[in-house]
Amino acid sequence: AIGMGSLTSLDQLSEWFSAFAKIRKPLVIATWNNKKAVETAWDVLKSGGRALDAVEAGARIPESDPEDTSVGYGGFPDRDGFVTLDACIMDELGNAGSVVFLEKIMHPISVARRVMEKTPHVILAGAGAHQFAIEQGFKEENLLTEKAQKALDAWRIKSEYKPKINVERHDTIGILGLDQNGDLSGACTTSGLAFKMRGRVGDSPIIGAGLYVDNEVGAATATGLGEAVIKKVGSFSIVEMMRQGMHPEKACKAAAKRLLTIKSKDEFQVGYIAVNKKGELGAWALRPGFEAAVITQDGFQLIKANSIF
Ligand code: SD4
Repeated sequence: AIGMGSLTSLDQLSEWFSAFAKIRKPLVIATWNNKKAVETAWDVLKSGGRALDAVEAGARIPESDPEDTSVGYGGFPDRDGFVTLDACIMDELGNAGSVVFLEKIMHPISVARRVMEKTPHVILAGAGAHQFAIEQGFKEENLLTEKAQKALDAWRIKSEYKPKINVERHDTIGILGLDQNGDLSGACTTSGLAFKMRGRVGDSPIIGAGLYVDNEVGAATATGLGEAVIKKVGSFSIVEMMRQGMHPEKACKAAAKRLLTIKSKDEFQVGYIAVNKKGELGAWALRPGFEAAVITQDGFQLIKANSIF
């Protein structure tokens, strides 16, 4: 889609693609402008690599970027000053792995993958997840940057807990890949909401809420206020709607609409993205400002998502 300008609507893009290709593969789509992450995932897919390896590689980019304040290293801490991380991953066989409330490990997505591949469990939490990571050879590191500490100090002056719409440089990454084999995988990783209560876990590591992959149907992932996404089991609902034949764009819209029954709907943002087996894409949000990074054989596109409000 090079030559269409850097911003385009998803409808235009879908039209353009359906005119030129039947199954668009490989491809990668991620929440927000995670350009470097999708490019990294693309490098894996273009040489015939597995979607699982691609989404893991992509998710690791913001995890180690100190400038990204909502994922991994540099992520904003909880109100007590601890950076606590959530991540999950699903492969084309329906396997799933997750870590919640993990501290001092730079790459929770890779720990989640080890949970999936090396244990009989799906979720490991807190100290147990940390112990497992160390056993697996991950290094313990300080993830609290000076910038994040300063942001916490500034927040403490008022100590007002209010998730801010779009403005937290929301870069939590949910990333979905369709490989040359036609297989789907997905990954989602975050430091959660800035200045959250200690022990709080969001949607991102919850299978079905922050991420869901069904290789027969499609995949979906979420960003924004995790509490809202969990209540609606957002990603699973999108995959189920696609299973009934809905286009990913319509399914994301329908899932976004379901958020309207939440009482605090005027105070938060949620964004959903999805892909089906044909490589058709969807992105929809509760309010304006959400975007998705897409990469295909035709290059990189930053998609401006439509929104309910
Ligand atoms: C959470 N969904 O922990 C995450 C936050 C997020 O961009 O997406 N931030 O609720």
